Amino acid sequence: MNEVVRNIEGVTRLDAAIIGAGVAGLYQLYQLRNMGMKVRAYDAASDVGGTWYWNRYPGARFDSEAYIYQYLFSEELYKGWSWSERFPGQPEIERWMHYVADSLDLRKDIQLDTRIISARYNEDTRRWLIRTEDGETIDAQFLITCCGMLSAPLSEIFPGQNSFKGRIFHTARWPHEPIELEGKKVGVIGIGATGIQVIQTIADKVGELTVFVRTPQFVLPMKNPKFNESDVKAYKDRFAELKKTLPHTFTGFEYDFLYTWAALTPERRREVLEEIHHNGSLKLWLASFAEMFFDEAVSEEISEFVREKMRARLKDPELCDILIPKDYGFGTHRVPLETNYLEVYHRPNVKAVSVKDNPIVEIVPEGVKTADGVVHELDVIILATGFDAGTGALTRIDIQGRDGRSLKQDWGKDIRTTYGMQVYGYPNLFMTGAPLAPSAALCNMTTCLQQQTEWISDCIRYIRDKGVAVIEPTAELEESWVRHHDETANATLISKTNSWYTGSNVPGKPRRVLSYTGGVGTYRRKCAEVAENGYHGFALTE
Ligand code: NA7
Repeated sequence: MNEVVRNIEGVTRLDAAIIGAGVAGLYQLYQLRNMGMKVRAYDAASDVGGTWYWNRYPGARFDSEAYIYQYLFSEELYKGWSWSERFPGQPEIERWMHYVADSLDLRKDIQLDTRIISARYNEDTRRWLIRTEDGETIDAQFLITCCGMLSAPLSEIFPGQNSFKGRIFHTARWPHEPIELEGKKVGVIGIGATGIQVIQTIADKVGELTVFVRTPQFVLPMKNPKFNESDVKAYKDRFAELKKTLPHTFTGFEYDFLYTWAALTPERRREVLEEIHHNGSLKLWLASFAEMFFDEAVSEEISEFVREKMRARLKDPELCDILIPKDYGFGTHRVPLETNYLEVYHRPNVKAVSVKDNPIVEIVPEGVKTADGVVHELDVIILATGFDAGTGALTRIDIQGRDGRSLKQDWGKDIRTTYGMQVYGYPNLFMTGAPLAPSAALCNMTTCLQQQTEWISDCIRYIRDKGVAVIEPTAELEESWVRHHDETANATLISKTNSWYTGSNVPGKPRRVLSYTGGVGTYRRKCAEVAENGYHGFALTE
């Protein structure tokens, strides 16, 4: 690392400690190190990559086009890596993360296999005292969490899980060694973006596949052409253009909402929907008609268009009933891309079991038991049951701010942040991928995480240059951000749908749309304005 910093008591003394060595953590480390700071990133994983280290389940891949899921701060870094297809799979993405860490020579400042379990703000020293699971203590002026929006798996959710005779895996804790599924009776619980990727990938490999479906899911077909040399050259030649546009679109993708529903005839609307659907990307969701997020009638018409597409492929009325959503609007939670996913249900070895009115009650030694008393016998259970999004990664660490306040307790009552990057009562704590910022929900993660880490670096540079020791948002500023966030979010249909977007997937979690819905470009502008105004609304203490 940049200097050996452990003192005689064995405490590691740093300017900044970063939790996480994924997309955000790597870039944050790079920036702070370039600013001459003593900084180190810690990660519980055995290698870098964050989400792309953990999510190694069968079929894991991008839903963002590879050439936009990129770092844009360095043309050399961007052009030094060539993607093999439009939406590559996890192994290739993980290799890319290694390429980034190695190219930027980051590994010497990353401590792997190290789980941070607590962080306490010491009001006397005005520094954070951070503890690892192995008993190491780190003393740092700044604590920056780059833990990921979707990194706290919901893996212990059914009674009796430990009694299961077979093997049970959460998708985000998929083992590194190959898992033998051939000929096995496999159950998948969950059909979010993850479950869908698993199901379509393993259906023709397993003996029998039982899919437990609670809430049906709108899906869009993915078109995933392989890239040849000229495709790669073509996207690399667009580097300057992408660098210019991505940060300012509504979702950090290369496309933006192009059409206004009210301005088009019904025939033209249909043409547009067909054309965009044919694109095989998330465009129908993120670049068609913004009205779908606000206007119930538009939402219903677009939902019906997608239902029609699904019906045409599913054919069987019973499958349509189990798998096609009826009671929420298209795009009001994460829309997954898929490849032959719906067709999988026509295979003789695949069965969809609706657990909407007949919930899973427990896991028994033989398999999954539903409320009707039926035991679905299985050899392997795959939990594609999602995450405690946004908050979970941080509330699973014992973070204590000023006056002994606990983030777990605070967020257990009300999830609040200032611009998604700081929290009142937690001085010199910076966050990325946290609630009340655009991360994860309506955002291409690399776009959002680059913006946040750059804002944090600029902020730290500013206060260091000014001789300021501590920065913390005032209660008033936080309140105004929370109010603005809520007003924006509550105007959308997203706020009315149950999903991890609103925290409703975790029992007892306070309901709030987790991600900022005002748009990535707008969010960036608002963050920039605060910085330009000398961090007005933040308390700066020398
Ligand atoms: P999601 O999108 O939260 O999906 C979790 C799935 O698991 C969803 O279908 C849930 O049904 C289902 N689930 C959860 N608990 C249960 C129980 N008890 N019984 C039956 N089904 C259950 O997680 P993903 O990992 O797919 O995706 C998360 C994000 O990662 C994704 O949005 C991308 O951004 C990447 P429910 O809908 O709650 O009825």
